Amino acid sequence: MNRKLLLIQPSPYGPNGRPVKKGRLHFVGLALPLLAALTPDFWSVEICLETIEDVPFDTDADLVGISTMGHGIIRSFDISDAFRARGKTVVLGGYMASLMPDEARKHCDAVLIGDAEDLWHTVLADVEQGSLQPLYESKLKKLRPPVPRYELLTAKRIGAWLPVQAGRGCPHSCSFCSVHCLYRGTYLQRPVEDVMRDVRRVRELGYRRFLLLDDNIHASPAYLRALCREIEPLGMQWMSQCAITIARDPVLLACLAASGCTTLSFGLESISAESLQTLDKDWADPGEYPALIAAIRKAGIAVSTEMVIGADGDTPDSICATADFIEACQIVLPRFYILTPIPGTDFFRQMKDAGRLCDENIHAYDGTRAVHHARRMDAGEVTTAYWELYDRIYSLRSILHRTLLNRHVWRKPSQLALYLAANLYYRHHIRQRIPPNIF
Ligand code: B12
Repeated sequence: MNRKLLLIQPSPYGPNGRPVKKGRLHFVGLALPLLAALTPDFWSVEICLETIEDVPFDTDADLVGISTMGHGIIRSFDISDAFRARGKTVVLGGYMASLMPDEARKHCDAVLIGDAEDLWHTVLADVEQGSLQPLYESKLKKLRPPVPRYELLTAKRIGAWLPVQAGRGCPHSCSFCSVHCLYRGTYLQRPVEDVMRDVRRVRELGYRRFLLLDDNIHASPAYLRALCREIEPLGMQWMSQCAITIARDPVLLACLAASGCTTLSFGLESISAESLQTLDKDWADPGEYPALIAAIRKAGIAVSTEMVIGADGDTPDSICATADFIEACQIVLPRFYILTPIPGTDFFRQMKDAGRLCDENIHAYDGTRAVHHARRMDAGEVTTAYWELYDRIYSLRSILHRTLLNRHVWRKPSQLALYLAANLYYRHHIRQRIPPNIF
């Protein structure tokens, strides 16, 4: 019998209490096209990306699958509740449902904890037989997924980059990070030929750019070199993320640049050694950052940074110094996150045990405000300092300094318009007090 599956990537609520909407979703995740590929053919599959589409609450789907990511989980719960009120069967999956399955269970018929590859067939078979279980949990040993059904995304208003996964999980153990708290040091890498199969599929669909998903693409330099060698002849562009220590290997950096790597994103987190220590990330040395950034740029790769505000080493002065650092290094597209003890992480438990949480209502965990007291700044001070930092870094003066007056950007003038547009787009969101990370 034919069945229908509706898969939804909800959009988090914005400050006006409505889901954030965009004209275009520039970066799409891989979970939904992958779940679609894992679904047997007698199920038809529809994908809804709520940031650019309305949720079809009147669907005739037999099953609704909803992904959960960060504070977007509040919207996931609301959508799930609305479907269940209409008599639909709903399964929740993704990072947040996996980290807080007990809460998630209250809002759906079943929660899938962790990776879907080994279990999705079972979930669907149980739906078909009317024996859906409340909880499914998997621990993946090998990462050999099918080709994602990208074609379910390409007619939508998405950007120029499609996602291709190289690795899942992470070898590091930073207590605040959801990846560590879910994967606990497990890091699965796909064989190079499997990754290339997906890269070729992306190219076949007419895309010349891809986002290489891997929380530390530099975990194995030999693997990365082999991958770059295969990508290079395709003449594509790609971006990824890894530890900044990749900069110590100029030969590898040259190999990346030759293969079309245009930008690498680095979770620098903080320029305070004390903060890095409290985040279990003391293998990084902030004193080295400027030289490492310079080496990456010298290779012709743009540097994008991710940093957290509100760690225990932070003070108003250190946050001001963070802004000075970003401007001195002329980082083209810096992103900041309020350090948030996400329920289900080790960091959440530590803060709860220490009585340092100032709000346990999940609605407050939306990334716009601090929900715990840092050692030297209370939650309110962190929130104020966070937005002041963003206001300064995305002032027109700073944007000009980091883009138009940045000689590194002029080495690739074709990128200039892109960076300028992205900066103005971020500025637009910051002025509305929306953390500019959800596009
Ligand atoms: C690409 C990406 C984005 C893109 C696209 C997101 C999207 N709408 O799909 C953009 C840039 C928009 C984005 C935004 C955000 N992101 Co993001 N993102 C990623 C990234 C880099 C890759 C995600 C991906 O495609 N992975 C590959 C797929 C195959 O893996 P997966 O998503 O885990 O899916 C598997 C399982 O989880 C499961 N699964 C997933 N969904 C579902 C649904 C069902 C029904 C089932 C059964 C199973 C299932 O099955 C999949 C196959 O096994 C991850 C990092 C990472 N390590 O994954 C962060 C990550 C997921 N993002 C994160 C966060 C916090 C956010 C933001 C909240 C950031 C912010 N402050 O604004 C927003 C929220 C956006 C939203 N719509 O809710 C966190 C999530 C942490 C958490 N506890 O939830 C991560 C883990 C980064 C991190 N290290 O902290 N993100």
